[in-house]
Amino acid sequence: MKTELVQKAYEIAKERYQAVGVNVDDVLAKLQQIAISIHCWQSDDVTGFEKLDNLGGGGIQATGNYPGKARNINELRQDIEKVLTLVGGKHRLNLHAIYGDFGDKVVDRNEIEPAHFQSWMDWAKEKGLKLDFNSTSFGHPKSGDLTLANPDKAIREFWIEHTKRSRAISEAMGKFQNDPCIMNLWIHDGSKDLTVNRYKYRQILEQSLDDIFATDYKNMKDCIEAKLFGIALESYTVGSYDFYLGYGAKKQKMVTLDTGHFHLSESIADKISALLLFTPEIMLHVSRPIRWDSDHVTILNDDITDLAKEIVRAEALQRVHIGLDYFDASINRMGAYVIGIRATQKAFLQALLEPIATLRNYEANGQYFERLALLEEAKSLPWNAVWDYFCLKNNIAVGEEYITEIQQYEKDVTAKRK
Ligand code: RNT
Ligand code: ZN
Repeated sequence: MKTELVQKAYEIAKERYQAVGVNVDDVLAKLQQIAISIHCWQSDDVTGFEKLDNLGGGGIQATGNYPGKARNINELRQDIEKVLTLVGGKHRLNLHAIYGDFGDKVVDRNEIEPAHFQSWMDWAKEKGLKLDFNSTSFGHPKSGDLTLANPDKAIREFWIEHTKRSRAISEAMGKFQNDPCIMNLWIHDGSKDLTVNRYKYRQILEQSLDDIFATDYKNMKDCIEAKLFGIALESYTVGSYDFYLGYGAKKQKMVTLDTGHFHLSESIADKISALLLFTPEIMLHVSRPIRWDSDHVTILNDDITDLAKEIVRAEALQRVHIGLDYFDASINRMGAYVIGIRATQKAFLQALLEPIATLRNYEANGQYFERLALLEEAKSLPWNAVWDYFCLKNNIAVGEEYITEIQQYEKDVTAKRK
């Protein structure tokens, strides 16, 4: 796109926004600071690099068989590096425990150590990325239907040990990068059919969590992720939203809101202001559910813009951590990353551009027609000119220009992976 055209459109947009009391330059400075935690698992359909059998399952499933998935640590890093050339801003990389640098060694989940992630830390530092982390309790011979909530002591302790080690690794990462590493804990524990022991499994999970969180760390932060149900675990989820919301509020842990983990008509945006009052911070897994927790690529839709607006309106950008979580194996995987990251940034840009002062005045005065009218008009203010300028300033592809870059990368790199 012509630089001149982008600049011209930006100048006009700037004036238009000024008229409704929004300083676009301030907005751009804020957008530049919003880091998105990029989930590593879109690049290889949640496979990881263990030399153990990854059995899949655990309530989640990547669907599709588009060629070119990353087969090893170097390919994954190469892919992420490519993605980073197509998005503006400084971001984070969210690793799962199964993505350790294990070489040819068989390292079971209860044996992982910071050393297995040292090469990630070094690489991330070189690339200017900060790392986040996740314990992995799915896709393992000991996963079954119950991990941390398993009445079988040996299995439960195996997963407690894994999760404790994951926290220690997160602490090492946080220390290394001089910025807290956020560790997400999600387990699939549940039941396909009716269970008559709902209370018992939740009680066990609470005890396991207490044990896991007994050690205080300075350089990592815990978050706990609830879910409505998993595939083949439809009737009961031990770690439901009520469970983790209660646990998080009581123990001051942050709750992870995955936008695919609720009833489809439930507003995730509305949860922000409630959670912020009772839990220290919030972690987001921005995804796109289609009929269920299908983990489709995040796009710019009302769900995401509403969510971004609620965070900005609550002035909570410092307390809400934004991560992505989807895995679509049916389209170009790098393209899927870029679409999702850019869509999330666009949502926050729109939120930051909201003429909030005027809207709040209207509301305070009971001028509800005026409030609704301005909300409607704000939707079609020239935010896209600001977005293009953001891309230009960041020296990355403007608009649809990134399509050809992805096509080229596919031709040169991913299509050759057989
Ligand atoms: C599963 C959860 C969880 C996973 C990742 C791989 O439904 O959303 O966050 O997607 O941990
Ligand atoms: Zn998630």
